[in-house]
Amino acid sequence: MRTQVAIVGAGPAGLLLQQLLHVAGVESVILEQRTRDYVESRIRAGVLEQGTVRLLEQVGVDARMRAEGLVHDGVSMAVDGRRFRIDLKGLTGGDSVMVYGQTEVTKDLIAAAEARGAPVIFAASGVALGGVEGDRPFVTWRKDGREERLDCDYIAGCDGFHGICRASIPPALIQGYERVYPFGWLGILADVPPCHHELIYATHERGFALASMRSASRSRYYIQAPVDEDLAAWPDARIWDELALRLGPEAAAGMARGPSIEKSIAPLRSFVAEPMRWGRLFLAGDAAHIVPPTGAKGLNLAASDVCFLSQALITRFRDGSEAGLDGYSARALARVWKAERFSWWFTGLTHRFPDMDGFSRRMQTAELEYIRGSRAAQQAMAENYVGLPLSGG
Ligand code: RFL
Ligand code: PHB
Repeated sequence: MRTQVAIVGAGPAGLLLQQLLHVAGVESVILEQRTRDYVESRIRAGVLEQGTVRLLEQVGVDARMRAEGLVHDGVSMAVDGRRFRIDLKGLTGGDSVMVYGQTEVTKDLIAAAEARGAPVIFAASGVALGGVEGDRPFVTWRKDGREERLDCDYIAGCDGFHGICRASIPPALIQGYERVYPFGWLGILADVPPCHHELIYATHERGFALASMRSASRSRYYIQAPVDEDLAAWPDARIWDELALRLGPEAAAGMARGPSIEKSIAPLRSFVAEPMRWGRLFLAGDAAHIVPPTGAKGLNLAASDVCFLSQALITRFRDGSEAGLDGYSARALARVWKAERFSWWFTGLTHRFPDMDGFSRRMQTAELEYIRGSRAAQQAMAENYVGLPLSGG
């Protein structure tokens, strides 16, 4: 089998890259280790930046998002139960975010690939890369007991943080920068109406909490919890009680409780690998970097990476120029580091750290109070939250 671009991983990065290439007439094949059912049922992020919305529009995969997604013009902060609002739209001159689950984005992109006949090979095991440093790279895998091989011009490593693409790069040629946080997020999904019409990011003596949603009848909540916490210690009733405390009385009054339909703990990590290229392999999305979910940036960075990568690949196939590919890593990393900074800052501002002393706690409170009272501080926050521009890196 032969194609122009072999894409490893059918997460948002791989699926969106395939559609961006497809509309420009560049062929690709996606190899995914999981089944389609598994990929379509993973519960992850929920907030799309304007740039991500526009990319989905550009590839014509926006109909359901436009119909079912919720446009949010603001977010709230709750500090020890006292709330204030960040007017995203007013502070950014008209930008907002779209609340639409990553699960739905993934389903829409897979349906589009199917409709266009763009190949996605699910349940491909033992994916391995070859010839990356030469000009004839290839990918091999096993499926249904058979060994398969795909020859290509370039490989896109879109296989997430635990994938094999970054791990295939000789250690001397790549450098990782990392912060691991000493806590995680315990998340629940429940078919109850949200407690408020916009998201609430709460910081409290007892730790961080977030009230989010997937629709007018489905809520997504998170609380900061020890990363090795036993989920059995958190029956639904305890989670609702803890959310009510951390989100504050106003939110608690509007909070409908119901049985969780999903419950899990995710670790928090900041990580960036440099460069995002090795020979004919280009990394995109979580394969190259991870952010703590506080800034809602993970999925959006995957989208901006593949926007830059698709432009570089399309130019290469149209006029033979490799300049875009040579500049890809630097261009993507310039935006990645800014989102890393925002996600790290917002995490530090809103979480309780085990080694926090009275001084650090008061610095947090002072900064939160400064944001509450300062339009300039709110504007800086809003500008980052809605997403920095894709143009210019
Ligand atoms: P993904 O979505 O991880 O997709 C990678 C795909 O590659 C496949 N894969 C392989 N395929 C073939 N061979 C191999 N050897 C392979 N190894 C892996 C995987 O099965 C998968 O289908 O990466 P991508 O496309 O870069 O997208 C990034 C986003 O998914 C990610 O940034 C966000 O979801 C991060 N994230 C969250 N972000 C938020 O903004 N808000 C959240 O609430 C939020 N929750 C989460 C998250 C990430 C999580 N992870 C990675 C464990 C919750 C979790 C649990
Ligand atoms: C979510 O709805 O899953 C979500 C929203 C905002 C975040 C993180 C997760 O910052």
